[in-house]
Amino acid sequence: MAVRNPADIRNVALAGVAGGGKTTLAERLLFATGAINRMGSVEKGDTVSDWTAEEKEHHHSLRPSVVHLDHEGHLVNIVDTPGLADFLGHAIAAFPAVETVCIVVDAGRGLETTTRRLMAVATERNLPRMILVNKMDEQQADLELLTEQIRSTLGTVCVPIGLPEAGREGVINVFDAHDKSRKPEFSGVEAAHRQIVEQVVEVDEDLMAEYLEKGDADALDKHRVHEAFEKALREGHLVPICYVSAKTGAGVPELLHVFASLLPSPLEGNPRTFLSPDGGETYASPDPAKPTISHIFSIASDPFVGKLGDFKVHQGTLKSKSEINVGDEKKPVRISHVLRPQGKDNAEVDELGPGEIGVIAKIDELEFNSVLHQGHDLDGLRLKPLPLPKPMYGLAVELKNHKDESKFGPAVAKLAAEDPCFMVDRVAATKQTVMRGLGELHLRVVLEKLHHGFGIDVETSPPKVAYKETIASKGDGHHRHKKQTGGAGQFGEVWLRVEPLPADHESGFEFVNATVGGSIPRQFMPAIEKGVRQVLGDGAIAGYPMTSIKVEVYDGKYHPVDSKEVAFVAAGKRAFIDAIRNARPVLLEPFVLLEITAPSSYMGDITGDMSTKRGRVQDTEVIGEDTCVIRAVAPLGEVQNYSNELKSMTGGAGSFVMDYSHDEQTPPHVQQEVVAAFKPHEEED
Ligand SMILES: Nc1nc2c(ncn2[C@@H]2O[C@H](COP(=O)(O)OP(=O)(O)O)[C@@H](O)[C@H]2O)c(=O)[nH]1
Ligand SMILES: [Mg+2]
Repeated sequence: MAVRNPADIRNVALAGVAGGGKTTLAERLLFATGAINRMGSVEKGDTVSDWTAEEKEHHHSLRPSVVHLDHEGHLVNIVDTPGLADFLGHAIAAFPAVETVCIVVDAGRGLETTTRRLMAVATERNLPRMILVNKMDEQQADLELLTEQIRSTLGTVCVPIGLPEAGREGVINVFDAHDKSRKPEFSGVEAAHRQIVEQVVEVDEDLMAEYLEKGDADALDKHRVHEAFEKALREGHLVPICYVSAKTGAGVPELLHVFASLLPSPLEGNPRTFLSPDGGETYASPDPAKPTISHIFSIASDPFVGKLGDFKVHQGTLKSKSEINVGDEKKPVRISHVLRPQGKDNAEVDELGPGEIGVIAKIDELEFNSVLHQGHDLDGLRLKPLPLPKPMYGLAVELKNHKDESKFGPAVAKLAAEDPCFMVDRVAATKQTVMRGLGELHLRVVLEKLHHGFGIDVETSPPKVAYKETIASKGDGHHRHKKQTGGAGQFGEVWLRVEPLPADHESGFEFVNATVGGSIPRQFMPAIEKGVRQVLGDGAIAGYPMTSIKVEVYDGKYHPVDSKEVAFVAAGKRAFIDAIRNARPVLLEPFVLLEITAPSSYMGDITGDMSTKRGRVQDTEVIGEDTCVIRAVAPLGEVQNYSNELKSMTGGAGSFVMDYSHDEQTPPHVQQEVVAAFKPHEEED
């Protein structure tokens, strides 16, 4: 069996706010092309794409799910992504697997926070985009107004390529100049056709000149307009808007035709960037004969088949019963089955070529973002990091059953390796084990997996704030460590100074040997640094890790017999604490940026509430008729429960995305309290 010609493949992701109808639309597309013979529904939990136990239980997509269909001689892979803000990371994770991102907008609800965010990420990643206005059947939805809102918020590159018919039972294609479905008698079609042609000719100077001369969109060469369309799409100069109804099927044939005839194939799409171990950028080439490069963009655990990894082939061919290298693991793993995804009913195939999306099962080594490749030349190759939201929502956890202690670490490590936005920290300062994710539901699902998959149950509580310590000025420190116990003694003396580093410094720490004339022999520098680092981890004033500090050792003394490593570790540590105390130590707390979208009538309540949380509103904007967008920064510790609070404040109509913003000095009274509560390391000497 030969691999499929990549020119005949289309990979599209459906992304956008939860409830917009992505999963239903995927189901509709499968039904319309005969891939399934009855339509399931999200409510009943029997759709092809929401197939995991967690998804059926929550009635929401929680991970990217791939389905495929055949249309007009093309293989179309549809990646249905989750739209809940808590699973935004999972949705973004699917983007490198596709050539086009379709942003699904709910006709009745307009542009919500997550939708705009996903659009921004797709733009930043240089991915061609489309907007699918779904639920066009809903008569109360004002499609014209929504289209205006889309164009004013996302730009005039967004242009409709189909128009809803009166009665909204179908859609009229307005792009293809000679398409018979373009009914000129229908009002607005000619104007819409002109609008889109005018947009696409802007990427082709000659065509533009011809259009200006002739002044007639229909007089242009059809193929050249088609090519200009594809170029405009690839360059982000055009974001086509289509109207559909996943419920009634209106607009679906037109949409399928757009997929097959206008979207880029893996040969035409903008290639993904990979980074080699030395940090250099490389690209994969969609050649079936080259060594394979594939990447895992989603992992699911199935109680029957075990671990399933969804992958995209960027180069070469992935064959069943072959050996493959995962990441930089030295030992290759054996792939027994390669599958073409269809929800849980995957179809076994012999091999998948470049541009294909597939599934492999039963490989323990798979992690989110693993790169699969052949041969050791490509060891350490990885995908350019994605702009994933930083997990800021925390829950402190304690095991219900202490006999699970040894199981807990490996279990959460496994879950973290599968999830782009989940991590677990042991916070030394607060003595808490803290799980971090994107929101309450995200962590609830992780806890369910911990329970079902590993039999581990935990108690949860809001975590204490993870402060950091730093300094506000320069400071000098000195310590002389001298001990005489019996015979040999210990001696080491260190003078050092500290100064603040900029907040965006990469590691937040620098250690410099600035001694001259051998006042401290070089071999003792690592010992001094070790002493400094002990304090760095444990904190000097309040028990929290320290950041943004440069240390310069500039003088000291040693003793030819009594100077040993331990002596300089101790001297370094004490001198550092001394210097910190002279450098106006301060406490930092994490601030997050919140982007909140809600009906405008709640704007006052939301901004008022922000100020009671020590938050600062940065800007507000009204989009469309009555939707407001509020951007604010606030201390993380004050907004841990914001999803519930916003829900009750807005009767469920508000949505938000939270991201790490910066660290900020705590107000003096907070610092005093925290420092007072800290029991410092007892003075040892
Ligand atoms: N009226 C109408 N309802 C729809 C349409 N598409 C989906 N829905 C409903 O919208 C809800 C959310 O759909 P779902 O596919 O789960 O959205 P997703 O979160 O984007 O995957 C479900 O109740 C669907 O039945 C549509 O075109 N018209
Ligand atoms: Mg869904």
